Amino acid sequence: MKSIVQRHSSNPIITPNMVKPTQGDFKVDGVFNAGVTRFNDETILLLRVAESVITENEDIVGVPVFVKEDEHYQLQVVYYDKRRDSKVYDFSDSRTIRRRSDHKVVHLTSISHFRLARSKNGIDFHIEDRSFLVPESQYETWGIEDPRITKIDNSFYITYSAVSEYGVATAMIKTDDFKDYERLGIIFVPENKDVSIFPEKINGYYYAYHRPVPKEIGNANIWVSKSKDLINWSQHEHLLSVSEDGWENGRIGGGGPSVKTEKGWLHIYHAADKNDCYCLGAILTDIDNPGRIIAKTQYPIMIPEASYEKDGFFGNVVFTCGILLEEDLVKIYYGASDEVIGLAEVLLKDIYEVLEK
Ligand code: MAN
Repeated sequence: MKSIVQRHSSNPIITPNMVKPTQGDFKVDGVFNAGVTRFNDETILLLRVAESVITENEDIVGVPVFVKEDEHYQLQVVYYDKRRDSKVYDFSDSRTIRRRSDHKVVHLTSISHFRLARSKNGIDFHIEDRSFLVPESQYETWGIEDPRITKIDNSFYITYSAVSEYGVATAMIKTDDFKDYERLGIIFVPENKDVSIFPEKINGYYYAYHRPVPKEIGNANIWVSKSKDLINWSQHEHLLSVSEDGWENGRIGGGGPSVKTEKGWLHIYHAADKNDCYCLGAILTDIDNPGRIIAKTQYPIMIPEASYEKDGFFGNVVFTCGILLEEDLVKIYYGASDEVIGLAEVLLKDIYEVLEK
């Protein structure tokens, strides 16, 4: 197995040292899984910035979480000492702290918010120092993650994971100018993420892909739903399952919004195997019915191969929240190792070649 995409020679194009922390005592652990769109002749990336608290030694983990005080949510830091707490908690996954007794995630090791980055050429980005969106409600106390941007008419709808003790839900905001925004609330209840909305109505309905996670029965598969107003989603149907073995036998989830091609809607999704190695695959769906898969890649189109994809905050990950189709070229903006952002390009015809009926 080998990637069919070409990595840009400037990769990784965005790294944590390019991002100013929100507070003096915070460090940026990762800038990754960005949403992408075009606005006013510029490429916009909405960056997921993950931060944690600077501590004196590696055994001390400082986790920022929002706690409600007098009707407002304030950032507080919860400290763990790995030497003292390892009997009770499992620190082996760099992303989470799990209670050993029931394997529940009790905290994430970092908290994420969103930052805007703009570029004329799609490679060199100016990153804003101030945040674009920060956690706000009781459903975002552990952070907001993995934004995906869909342009519909002259508005941008941004879906993202809202993480809290209640689980991972998907929320949405709307902006017309990337300055002001309107919060539209939770559109899919926990656990459901990887929500991507189609850029136009199809036979009178908006469509979205999403990834609910069943508990007792079934796997983390991709579903498709319809809506008249982008807020209320119904007519849910199963779209794509994890495989029995191979590169997509762990979990799968949608990427950024599907793009329209002459052969159908192209969607790039992520898939992890049982060892948490995240690759990218593609599906092509019916132009009149995104719930019908016409063709799918048998093998990944992108595999963690570069050093920054194999090693990092959480290694062996390539994960996309957005692509751009420019003439016959697919530009994949992707998070690598939950730490940096890369750009990979592939010609449409090369994807068609590996899509099997
Ligand atoms: C999850 C997501 C992503 C992350 C991957 C790999 O599926 O929440 O945010 O990139 O895991 O860690």
